[in-house]
Amino acid sequence: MSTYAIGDVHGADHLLRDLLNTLDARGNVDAFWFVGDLVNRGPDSLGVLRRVRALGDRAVTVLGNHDLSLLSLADQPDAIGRAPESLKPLLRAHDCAELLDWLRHRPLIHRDTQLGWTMVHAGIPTAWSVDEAIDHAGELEQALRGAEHHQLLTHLFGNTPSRWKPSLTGMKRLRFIANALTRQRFVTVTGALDMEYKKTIANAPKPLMPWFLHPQRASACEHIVFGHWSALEHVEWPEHHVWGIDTGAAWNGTLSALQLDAQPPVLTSVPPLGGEQ
Ligand SMILES: [Mn+2]
Repeated sequence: MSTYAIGDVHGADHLLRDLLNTLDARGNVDAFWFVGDLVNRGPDSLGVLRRVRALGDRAVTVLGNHDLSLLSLADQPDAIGRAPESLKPLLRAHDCAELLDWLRHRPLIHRDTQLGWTMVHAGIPTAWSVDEAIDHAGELEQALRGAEHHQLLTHLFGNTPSRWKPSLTGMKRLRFIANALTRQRFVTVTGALDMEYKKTIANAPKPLMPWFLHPQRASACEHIVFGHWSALEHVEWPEHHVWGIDTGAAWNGTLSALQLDAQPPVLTSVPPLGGEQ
């Protein structure tokens, strides 16, 4: 049986349909993992949410920053008026509340110890082992599922604090957890999150480095698949046991799936309609 991790779909439902058909045609698919950012940018976020939710127990989805932003937007007065065009059909749909409720109950990290893989949308902070990341993700998951989730979604966004301290409390603690797991790309030598620079590694201002190249990263021994970073030059970083599989479905790139049970993992990508791979 095979498990595939699928990169950021970002509303590209036609690509998702093609990719799932391609993988299903091979038979023996045990599970589809989604690295998050199912929605926004592409033309059919509504179609993507319906399609992934309909996979039921065959799919495991972690939340991305765009998924959290959508949940926050949907909570605001005049959400449809404020929404980008691509999200309006979703917000007007008869099953919108159900779909967003489903989304809000997704985890922020997923680990399968038997398979030997962990999935997260953006990354894991330098100081955290995967076990610690799972514990801290649980704090935010609990808050998102709790009665106070409206208030949480109003205050969750912002670039600070950039440094983890176990003594952080309240909204600062939850905001760090959200930023670390769903938004980070680069970190400083001390492991602080840099929330500003978003482009290539080659042009990164010193001394920033990708989170997964930090020499003291506590999660360095584990296999990790993530998305979020379509400007990453390549997907495979075998010496660091990480794969970044956002291949830019939202930017006329491809949508990719990584077969996690293969040795080494195998990437399958579907091109945009009429485009070249
Ligand atoms: Mn993202």
